[in-house]
Amino acid sequence: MNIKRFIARNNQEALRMVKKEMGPEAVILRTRTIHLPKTDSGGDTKRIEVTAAVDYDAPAFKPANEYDLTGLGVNEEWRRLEKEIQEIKEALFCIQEREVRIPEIYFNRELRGRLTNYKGFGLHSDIIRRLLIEGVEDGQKQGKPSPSLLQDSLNRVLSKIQIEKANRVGRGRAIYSFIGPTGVGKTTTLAKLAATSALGQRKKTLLITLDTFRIAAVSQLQTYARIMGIPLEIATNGKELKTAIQKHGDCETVFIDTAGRSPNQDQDIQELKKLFDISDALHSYLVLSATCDFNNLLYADKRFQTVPIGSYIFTKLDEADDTSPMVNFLVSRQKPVSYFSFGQQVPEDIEVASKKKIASMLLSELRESMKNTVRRENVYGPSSRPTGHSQTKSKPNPGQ
Ligand SMILES: Nc1nc2c(ncn2[C@@H]2O[C@H](COP(=O)(O)OP(=O)(O)OP(=O)(O)O)[C@@H](O)[C@H]2O)c(=O)[nH]1
Ligand SMILES: [Mg+2]
Repeated sequence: MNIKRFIARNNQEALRMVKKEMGPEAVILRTRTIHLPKTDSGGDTKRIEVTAAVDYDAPAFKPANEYDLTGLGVNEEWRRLEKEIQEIKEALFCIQEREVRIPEIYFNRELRGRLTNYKGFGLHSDIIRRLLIEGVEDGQKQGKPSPSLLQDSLNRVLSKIQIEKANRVGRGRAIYSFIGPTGVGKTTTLAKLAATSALGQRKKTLLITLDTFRIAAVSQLQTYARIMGIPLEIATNGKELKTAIQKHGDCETVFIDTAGRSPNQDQDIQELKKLFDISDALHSYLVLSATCDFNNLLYADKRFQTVPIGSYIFTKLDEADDTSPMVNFLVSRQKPVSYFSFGQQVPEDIEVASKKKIASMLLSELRESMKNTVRRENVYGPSSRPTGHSQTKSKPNPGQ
């Protein structure tokens, strides 16, 4: 491998220099903007530094003008092809640069394998880049490749996700509130967990609703409370909430439902914060739907962080044809996830979140992406298949 550095005024000039000196086979490893030391004469000191490489084994490059093509009538064609190839190379380079921006990817087969796995898992390009950089650093520390690339890629993703340590229901007195955007499944999820507490664990359980917003909201919980044979209190402000909790001092588990809030309604969320200055035993779940895209999840999380959120609950996994927005969200957050809800049935359709479950979601994403690759191969035929990112699923990349 022959590596050289070029400094030019702009990208086009740098690419021309690379092509002239190293030939069309050269691969761009890195570009960055640098500033030359200032001189007395002033002038623009900004430059583009390009690092390029060419394989030693590649046939020696001969500039086009060294071939004698006179009389063959191919000069025009030659120039056109050369221009096209250059444009394709620049386009490919731009894609790779934008996606991972790590020069090591060109030389390291293991990193390329990881990249394919991460893309197959449906991870966001910024997360992939972070994981790959860590992989480079770990590789430098350990100096040996891992025994199973897929297992290793999976473990790396899972290590970034926090799971709430213990199922809190059933450990002394605990108060849970369910907060989140409208219609995500807060009340249904609360009913599932309340049923587990009251019927499954035979705990003295209390329901409180702060959702006096919608007429149907109270009757929805009243029905659940009646079926479970547990009390329901209605509170309209912080004082009534405290009173309701004190009144049922013998209840070990308290579930508080709230009205859905739009993440855009700052005032509503501030009010919610005031309500929850009630007890240290309070654990607030931010309930989010797995059908949302990555950006919407990040936005909702940011807005609801005004209220001290203990952990996340994801609902509607049964409706989400793509779980990668949720996985991307959990990888990029510091807080743990507690439960996954996957249907409307109370109390069955809920489970305690686990890495095993997330691993199976990641693997099914990967399987889907591989199936798509096979389908594409059948359509295009193996020889005309698009190169480079053929292993990856084509899905919108949130956040770009
Ligand atoms: N498919 C599916 N539907 C669900 C799930 N959880 C809740 N739902 C349904 O989603 C709808 C809204 O559920 P609710 O529990 O009323 O949602 P909410 O967040 O309390 O709604 P608001 O109080 O109006 O903000 C209902 O039809 C539920 O049956 C789930 O995990 N999967
Ligand atoms: Mg509700």
